[in-house]
Amino acid sequence: MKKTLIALCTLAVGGMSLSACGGSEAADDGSITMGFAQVGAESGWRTANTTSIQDSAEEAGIDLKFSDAQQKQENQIKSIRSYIQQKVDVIAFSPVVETGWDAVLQEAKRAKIPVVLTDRAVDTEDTSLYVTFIGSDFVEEGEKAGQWLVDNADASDVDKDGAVNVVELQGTTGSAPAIDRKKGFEDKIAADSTIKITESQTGDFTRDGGKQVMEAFLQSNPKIDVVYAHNDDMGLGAIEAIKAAGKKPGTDIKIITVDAVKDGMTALAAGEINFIVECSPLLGPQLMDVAEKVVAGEEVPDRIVTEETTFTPEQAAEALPDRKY
Ligand code: GZL
Ligand code: ZN
Repeated sequence: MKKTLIALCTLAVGGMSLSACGGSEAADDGSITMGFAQVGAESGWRTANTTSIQDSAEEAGIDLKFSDAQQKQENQIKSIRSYIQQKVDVIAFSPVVETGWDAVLQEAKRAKIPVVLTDRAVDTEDTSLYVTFIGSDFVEEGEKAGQWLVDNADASDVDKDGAVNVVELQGTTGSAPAIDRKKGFEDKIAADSTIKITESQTGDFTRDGGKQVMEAFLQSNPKIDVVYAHNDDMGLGAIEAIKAAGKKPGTDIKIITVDAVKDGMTALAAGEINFIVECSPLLGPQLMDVAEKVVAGEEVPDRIVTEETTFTPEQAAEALPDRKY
């Protein structure tokens, strides 16, 4: 289903053009002003995502207003409201959690400012509140992680009672990646009844969060066979905790993560992580392309899925030299 946005942005009245979208003064010279409300700077993925957005805006000649919400929803809502006040031409953001956006998105709609979702989705009944969502399929990412474990759990992972005990480091509570990566993983490991998630807790996508939660897991669980971390940063924190407990990450305890940022890929190539599911942060080019089309009133697909793959240690060693982030 394609959405057509009839952007009544420019009314030519007696040869003079009025910008009904309320584009800021800069827009009158035809350039686009974008307001972007970023989640924060919680992980290597997020940093690469911010760089991609800022570089792509520069390249496209789009005037970018940018804010960092330190992972707080109320800060993102404040930023979106300020972009509405500034009458930007288009608003884009990565919703830190899935719910609680309808009110501010209604305000953007009333102000006739199109909204583009990037990276994370919102759970709303009213899909007219945003023009499109550019980002990964997080359920599929979780499925890739779960399928790898089903295919690769071996005798060394099975403990005396025949179970493969998995501890899970969840992403930010209520965020689309945390909800959906959990779902995809569970759907796949259901195929093997010996694989069990014995502990699951949020590490909020940060390295420190992953380390602290993993320390607690190691205290309370005599036998951990596998760690499933919703991002590399929490997996890297878990590695620190595992080493401090005198165990070998990747050998005594298998580790599966998601993202494939440089630090994660380096640990993977060194055998401290066993498998990484890629989640591309390089959404900038697609975002700017969509923004130009939306402001020009052209059709855009209502969902743009980013292409991504998976990595084993050998593949990581090969890919590392040309990784951009
Ligand atoms: C996924 C993105 C997640 C990353 C984390 O698209 O929202 O947030 O996986 C980041 O590293 O913090
Ligand atoms: Zn959801």
